[in-house]
Amino acid sequence: MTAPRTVLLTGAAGGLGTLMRALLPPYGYRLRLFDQRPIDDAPDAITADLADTDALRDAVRGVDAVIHLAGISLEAPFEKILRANIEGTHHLYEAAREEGVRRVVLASSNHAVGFTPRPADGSAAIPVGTPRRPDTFYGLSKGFGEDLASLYWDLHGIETVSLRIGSCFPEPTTVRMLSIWLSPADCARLLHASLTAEHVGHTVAYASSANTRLWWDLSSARALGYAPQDDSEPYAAALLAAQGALDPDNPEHTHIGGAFCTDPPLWPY
Ligand code: NAI
Ligand code: 15L
Repeated sequence: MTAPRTVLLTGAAGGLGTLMRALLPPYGYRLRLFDQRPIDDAPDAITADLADTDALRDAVRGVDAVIHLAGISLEAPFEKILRANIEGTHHLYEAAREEGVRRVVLASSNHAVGFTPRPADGSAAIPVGTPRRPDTFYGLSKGFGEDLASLYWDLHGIETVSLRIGSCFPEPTTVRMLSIWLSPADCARLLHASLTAEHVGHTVAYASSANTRLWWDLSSARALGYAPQDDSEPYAAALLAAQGALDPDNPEHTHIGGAFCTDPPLWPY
């Protein structure tokens, strides 16, 4: 695919959006920013809700691709997830279809498969085709996003890379994150690969760095041309000394979704 130049970044005010606003332009992208929250240092950013279909259509007009990060990023009441993540993602795809956008990179999450038991040391990595096991309404909405992307590819020819992101923060802060950490620099590498790879159709990929303790199979990400450069291992000794090893009797430690797998939900939104 010809390298896209102008890319709409939804969720640009969020944690990941803020990191990517700094890391993506060196790859040659001109970013158009969209978020319901204003961005102080970006007066041209579009401040609108995903429910505003006119604003979304204006936002996607003329872009070469979309990176869709906007939405609720933790567990929340179903009605809120429905509006922001399910209806919001549908509005985004409808706008893309109406305006002829051909490529989307979708922020899915490990929580689409969060109730998958974490692999024991030395056992096989979790394949991308593992059955969906959402751990929350949030994870359910990410599975919906992946299926919506599949539908818009089959029906309308819009290509999507759905990235099941592990934990993308400047540093891993828990023992669980040692296995699923995606460094911000690797995130930018993976987004660039997802935007430029040829013929992706609908591709689902786990999104993490090349962690020594990795839980899942990165081959579909590597097939896009992604070559991760980072590994969480330098953080391991300090985190293990402070927090101890993962405990098979602790429900937060037995599935890949971690604390998202506990009841009641942990995050009032
Ligand atoms: P965040 O919560 O920091 O940012 C999300 C942004 O979306 C916020 O700026 C928020 O204002 C915006 N937003 C929410 N609802 C909206 C709506 N209805 N209309 C317009 N804007 C709306 O989340 P973060 O960490 O930056 O994550 C970005 C995306 O990546 C999310 O979709 C999240 O689910 C996904 N993800 C992130 C991971 C991570 O480790 N940061 C891991 C897995 C998935
Ligand atoms: C996610 O999907 C969240 O958006 C992010 O904030 C982290 O909690 C991450 O998963 C995780 O599993 O650590």
